[in-house]
Amino acid sequence: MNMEFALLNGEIIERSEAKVDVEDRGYQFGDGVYEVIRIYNGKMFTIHEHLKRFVKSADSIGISIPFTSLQLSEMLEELLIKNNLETGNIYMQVTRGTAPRNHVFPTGNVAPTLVAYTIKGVRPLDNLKSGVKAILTEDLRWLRCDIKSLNLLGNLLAKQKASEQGCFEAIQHRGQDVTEGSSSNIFIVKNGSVITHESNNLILKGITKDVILELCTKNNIQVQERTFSLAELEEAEEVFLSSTTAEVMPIIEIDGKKIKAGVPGTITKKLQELFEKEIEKQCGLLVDRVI
Ligand code: DCS
Repeated sequence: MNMEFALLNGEIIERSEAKVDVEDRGYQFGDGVYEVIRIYNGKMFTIHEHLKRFVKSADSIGISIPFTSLQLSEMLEELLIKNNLETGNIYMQVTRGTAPRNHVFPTGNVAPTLVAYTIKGVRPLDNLKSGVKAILTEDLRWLRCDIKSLNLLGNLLAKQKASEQGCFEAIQHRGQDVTEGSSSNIFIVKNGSVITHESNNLILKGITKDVILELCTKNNIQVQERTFSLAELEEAEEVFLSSTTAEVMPIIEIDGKKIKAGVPGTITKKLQELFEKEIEKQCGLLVDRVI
């Protein structure tokens, strides 16, 4: 069996040896932030954007990452090579470190705990081709959803509800306004225009979302970053979600009601094609394609 490695505070060690203290503030409070980075052909997709968001999330809660982005990307590169990862994800998180349990931040020289490891995983081609089902659920989360925080209870409760109903995702809304999925951003197509929630404190500014918006602009597909309503979602020509792991994923049914014909829409498929080209630009040719 091949040995697996993990990154712990700047050192690559055997994964089974990578352990944190019971008083790590990530474990006790969820006091930290994380990133999920997609790997295609052994290469990291949109790595600079992920590192930038990682530092920004950490900064916004007063955690100072003890490595530069360049050092981080070099360490992740080394981890990928040691684990021989071709297709999958890197999970990385940083917490405020280990200190006697107290809601107040520790004073003095408490070092953050930084962990990264790899997960093998192929692209979800079947779902990408056929589309997935979703449910609607009230957004119960806090008002700083722009921080990629380890505190995911609201997201977990939403996703679990979807899963119990045989669905892939829970589309969250605050009253009549659609915000985002439990682990994805949500898009609708209306009069040929792609519409998605503006990147403010109510949603995570998805890296995949930003790639999609740029692809739209470059390819003369109209885009609007604005709040849209449940009524607009219900009447949409097409609906899709986006995330690092789910890419551009068609949604074909919400709460048991089909979106138009109940099959992935034309603009969604066009964006899947453009997204695959973008992957290939950064990471080399894909063996399996959706389009
Ligand atoms: N919104 C939420 C709440 C998320 O958790 C995610 C990603 C996104 C949007 C989409 O962001 P990216 O396009 O940058 O991935 N969630 C990550 C996760 O927890 N697993 O996979 C991706």
